[in-house]
Amino acid sequence: MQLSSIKDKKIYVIYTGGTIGMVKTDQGYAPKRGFLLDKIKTIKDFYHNGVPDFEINEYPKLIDSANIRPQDWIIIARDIIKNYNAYNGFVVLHGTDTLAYTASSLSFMLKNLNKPVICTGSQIPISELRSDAQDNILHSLILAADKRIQEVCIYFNKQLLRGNRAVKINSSGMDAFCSPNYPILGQVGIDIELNETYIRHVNKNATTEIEFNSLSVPKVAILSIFPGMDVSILNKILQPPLQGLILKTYGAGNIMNSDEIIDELIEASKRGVIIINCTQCLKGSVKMGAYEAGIGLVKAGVISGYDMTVEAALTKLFYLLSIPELAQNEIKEALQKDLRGEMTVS
Ligand code: ASN
Repeated sequence: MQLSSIKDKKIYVIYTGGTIGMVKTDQGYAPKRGFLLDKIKTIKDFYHNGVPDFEINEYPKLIDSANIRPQDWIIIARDIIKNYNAYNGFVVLHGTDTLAYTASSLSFMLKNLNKPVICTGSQIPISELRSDAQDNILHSLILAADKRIQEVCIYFNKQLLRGNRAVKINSSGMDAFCSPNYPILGQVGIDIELNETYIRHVNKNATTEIEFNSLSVPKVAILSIFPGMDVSILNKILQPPLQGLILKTYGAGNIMNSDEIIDELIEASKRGVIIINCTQCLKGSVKMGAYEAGIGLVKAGVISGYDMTVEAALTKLFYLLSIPELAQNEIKEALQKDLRGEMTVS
């Protein structure tokens, strides 16, 4: 990247809350309005020639990301769309707990994105000694000015990850996120290196405009199976108004050989419930029908989630269930297609 030109770039920063700007209170860490902005103003590095120009939109109600709702994802996506032409890139400052959900949802809502959207947060607040906030924000700003990036990413602890491939795996280490089934997109060392082969470039045709796809909030659930799971639990979950279920199965997509359980799934499928098979394993893909223990799910009309993270599967389901013209079979078909680089279809 040419450092000489980076100062001409303008980055729009959306600040939603999270540990990054929190301060200690009697009730534990909580976000405080104005604090992060004032702090940034005192750090010279943010105004260095090697850092793009930026503007921060602090949201009126800063939240711990445990409180994020799909309505908030829509607000963030709309904010990006509104400012899309005026800025070269976007940074979203957010709590780490649900950052992977937000990044995934943005990837589905922002179709034909051709500018960087870099989501970040921190493990230690900027108010504290040894905070990772400054480094994460600084590098996110620099990456958001790099036009080779045309997708929603998470930057954290020196690594750039595809947003809809990332998961939070560490609550106490600085390496909070990993991308178990897709190579990292970039690495920060002495140099900032992008793994260009793996970066997504969808908008080759310059006439393709960014498109905003809103979300509704469909009735969905996530169920992790376990030895001894009672069929009545599954039965309760599958009842109307449920529209979709992410079933977290064992290994390559296996489930216990139980006719009762398979029958429940068959009945739910017939009622129109969309059931996606995602593995409980952090790494690897679902291979439906590889084992006898997975065949029942195929018969029940359960579809493969391949190597999608649960965060990606959930937000993809939200996105597809929000398109009124799609019939159940079309949603199932689209779920098994790679829409935003979120899955490896084998
Ligand atoms: N609870 C915090 C949040 O997600 C955690 C963090 O940001 N590190 O907002």
